[in-house]
Amino acid sequence: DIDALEKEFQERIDAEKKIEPKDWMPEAYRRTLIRQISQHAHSEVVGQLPEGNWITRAPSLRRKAILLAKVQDEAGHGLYLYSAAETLGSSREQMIDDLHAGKAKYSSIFNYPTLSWADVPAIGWLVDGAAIVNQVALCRTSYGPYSRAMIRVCKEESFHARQGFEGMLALARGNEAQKKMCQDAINRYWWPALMMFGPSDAESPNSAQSMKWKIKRFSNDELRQKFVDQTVPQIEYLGMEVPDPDCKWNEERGHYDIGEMPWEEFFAVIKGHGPCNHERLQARQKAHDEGNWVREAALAYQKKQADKKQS
Ligand code: FAQ
Repeated sequence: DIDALEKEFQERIDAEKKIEPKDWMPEAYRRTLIRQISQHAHSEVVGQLPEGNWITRAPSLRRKAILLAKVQDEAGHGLYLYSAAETLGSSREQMIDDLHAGKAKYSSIFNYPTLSWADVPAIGWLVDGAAIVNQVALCRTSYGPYSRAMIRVCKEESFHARQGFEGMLALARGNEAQKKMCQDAINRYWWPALMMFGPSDAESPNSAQSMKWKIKRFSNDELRQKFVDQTVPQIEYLGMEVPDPDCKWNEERGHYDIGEMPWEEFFAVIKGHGPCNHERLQARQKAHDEGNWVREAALAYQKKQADKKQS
């Protein structure tokens, strides 16, 4: 019966055994994973857009080659994650339709514009940096295909974060205008990067169950704190300022304190009212429509091969 199955399932989780696609799992576990992994996949795919905007305007051949490779990596992560979600019985078409219909979420961070070149290294350093903190924890998530995907994705994200920091360092050591661009990008991306970790633990409806199932290994606030603690010294190393007057080292806690998070902005962005939500979805829909002939050609080719085999 279902109670015995659920008990056995939880025992496997508690014993740190991975759950694999053909194993029995509670429907709610399957649904939670499809939600989280597809949201993650959509984020990788939509996440190409803000940086992709700068490929044609990169300041040197070297920067352009790095940026092209980085953006392509994100596309690869998206495909990898859609495959992981498909092992749970969700179809790729359905997931993509839900994204285009505005039913599926993707990370809030990709709804902000990239206004200057400095935003490109700032994203590599701050956004990929935050993604790594979250994804290193997910390498130990209880669902096998997701955890294995995260191991590979983290290796590539580390390269992204390093190239981002190196790009910021070049600006921070540059002329006055470059320093200003660098600080301005930090000012605009600091809070949105902290929002990537999700609502505070008290406001996070999915956390308790996801922690019990070991889908999540650390809470939203724990990971946010980890990111703040590792990033503030990097901002200081750049000779830049943390755009939060309340950000101070707390000797007693052994962590940095931060000011009040802009939660109103966060909830507005995830409800679709961020600065670029509309533009991002339109760009995705357009790319999907323009790629229709590729899908049709692939299907026609598949049919031709099958017909050949039969005759
Ligand atoms: N944005 O109850 P919780 C990348 C939603 S990295 C939008 O706390 P949960 C790399 C949440 O889904 C970015 N929505 O939820 C890259 C839930 O939705 P529901 C992608 C958010 O799942 C870099 C509701 O709010 N990384 O792409 C956000 O337990 C550069 C309530 O929240 C991942 O997706 C948000 N920031 O914890 C690519 C990591 N936060 O139930 C290109 C995997 C929360 O109402 C360029 N995901 N929501 O439908 C996770 O670890 C978790 O899903 C959390 C949220 C921690 C994001």
